Amino acid sequence: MDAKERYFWDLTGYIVVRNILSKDELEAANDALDYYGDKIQPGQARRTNPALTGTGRLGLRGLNVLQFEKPYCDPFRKMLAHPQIVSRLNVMCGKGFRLDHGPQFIGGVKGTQGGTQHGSGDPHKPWVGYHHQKGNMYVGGVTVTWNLTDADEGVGGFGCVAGSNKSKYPMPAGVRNLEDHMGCVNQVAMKGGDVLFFMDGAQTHGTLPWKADHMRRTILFKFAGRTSSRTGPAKEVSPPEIYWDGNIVDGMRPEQLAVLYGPYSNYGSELPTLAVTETGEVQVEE
Ligand SMILES: O=C(O)CCC(=O)C(=O)O
Repeated sequence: MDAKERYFWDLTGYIVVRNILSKDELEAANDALDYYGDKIQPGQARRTNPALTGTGRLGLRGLNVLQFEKPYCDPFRKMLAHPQIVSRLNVMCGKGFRLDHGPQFIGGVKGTQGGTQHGSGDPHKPWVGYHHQKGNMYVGGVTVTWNLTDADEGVGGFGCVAGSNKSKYPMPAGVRNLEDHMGCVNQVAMKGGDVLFFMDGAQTHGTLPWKADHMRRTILFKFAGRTSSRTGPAKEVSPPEIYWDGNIVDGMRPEQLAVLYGPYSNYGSELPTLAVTETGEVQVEE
């Protein structure tokens, strides 16, 4: 990652690296998707507001590109630890970054619906935040999107609020659902073979309805910094009685159990949190 890229990344919350895939590599990835073409199916059409409405988004139902049979998995396995990705994620997330979830296929045909803008850092989630210390950046969640078809200006696909990784105020509802986006939500135009990096969690982003005649085809790898755990088995192994030996947690009080949850970041209200009362007692918050 050079100084120019770092500047743009810091300023906007995304960068596009052009032409990472050669013509042959792009073709191989598209051939693999063609081979599994019957698995590419629309999901439910969920959006009712005029700015986002359309048919259901295309996904690969019940299948991960990494489990395609050989040689069809190869183009995607190569993307996983590609030199152009590793060199940048080492800077963005820090060494020891890992794939948290995905890769996810997101596709569309003409008329496919969009998705709301999200991930604005509102509320702030430290595990997907954008922080700096001693001249180094730290981004908890970075999505790396490989474009397998063109998304020229105006056709839709990935759209974001550039610079929202630094916004200090809540996102207005009209920006979230695009009904009054004030011109601050913009598509990022890309070609097949280009790779997009964005701050998934710290930057406001989403999907714009797809308008092109050709199919949108993208593969999203959801990377995380070492201390961020957004999905996967971490949630299942996190409860104290699983994460610790039974005889350690046996008979413990709720406030003691509350500090024995394993390192899963994405807990919502089901994670007990603690407070100290006016009389100096520790208790689980309601
Ligand atoms: O590329 C897109 O359509 C947006 C993806 C997105 O919103 C996400 O990964 O959270």
